[in-house]
Amino acid sequence: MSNILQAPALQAFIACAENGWRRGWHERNGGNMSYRMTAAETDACRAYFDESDDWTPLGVHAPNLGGECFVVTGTGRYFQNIKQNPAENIGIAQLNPAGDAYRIVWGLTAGRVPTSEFPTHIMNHSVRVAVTEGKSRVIYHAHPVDVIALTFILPASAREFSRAFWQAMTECVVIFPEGVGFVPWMVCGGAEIALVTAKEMERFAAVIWAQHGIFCAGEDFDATFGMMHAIDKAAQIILKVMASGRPVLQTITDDNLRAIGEAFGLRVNEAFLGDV
Ligand code: 2HA
Ligand code: ZN
Repeated sequence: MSNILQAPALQAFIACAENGWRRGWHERNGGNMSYRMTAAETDACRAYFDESDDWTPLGVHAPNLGGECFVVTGTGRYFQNIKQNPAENIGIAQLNPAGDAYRIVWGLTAGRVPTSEFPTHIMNHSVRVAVTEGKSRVIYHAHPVDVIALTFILPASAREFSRAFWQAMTECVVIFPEGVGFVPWMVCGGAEIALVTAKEMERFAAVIWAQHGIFCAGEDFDATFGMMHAIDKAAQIILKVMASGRPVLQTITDDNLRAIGEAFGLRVNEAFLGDV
């Protein structure tokens, strides 16, 4: 490898960021993404690392991620510029052995500071690694218009959002049979929202942030981006149906949802089915 940008993990990260930009999910410096590198990927990139920076405290503690490396977007950086100038806009952050501090070992040449949501990313990785037996690798935060719009008009709960998405489009319950999590409006960019979001990530791979956007977790970029895309599409359908002003004459019933679960061998979250 004559250039670190040839690393497949970096290429996939850049391609995913570009796709999000093209979807319109990343106005200005909106959104952020991180990828937990495999040991082999880290070893292949190590020759390009500069490990001389001091450790910066994370404000959160992820002991199960100690020493791991993450490709991450930079604070204040724009998704629209990542493809043209990766080294300025993304970087690799290494955690200290205790998992409570980081240093930038490559990239982010403009400022050497990861996304303001880095504490949320690290806590989400920590939880998702634990609940997926180490398979989860990507955390992706975006600002899809229609999902944000829905947070003004649907009841503010994981149950209501999960049911609305499941009923909007048959594939939704297949993609996220556990449902989606929900975080009511709170100040973003720190340890408090990180802990509340990570609690939701114990049960859900996607979490809605009211009046803000979504966090999705997945094993690879396709699965994570696909989850974001499916939820955004479901939100568009819900809003179009509402905007039509027509009464809903038929929908996907709870028994239909159970039948999909049986047909696809999925455990649909029973707590979100039936009356409360
Ligand atoms: O990176 O989206 O939530 C900018 C944001 C903060
Ligand atoms: Zn955001």
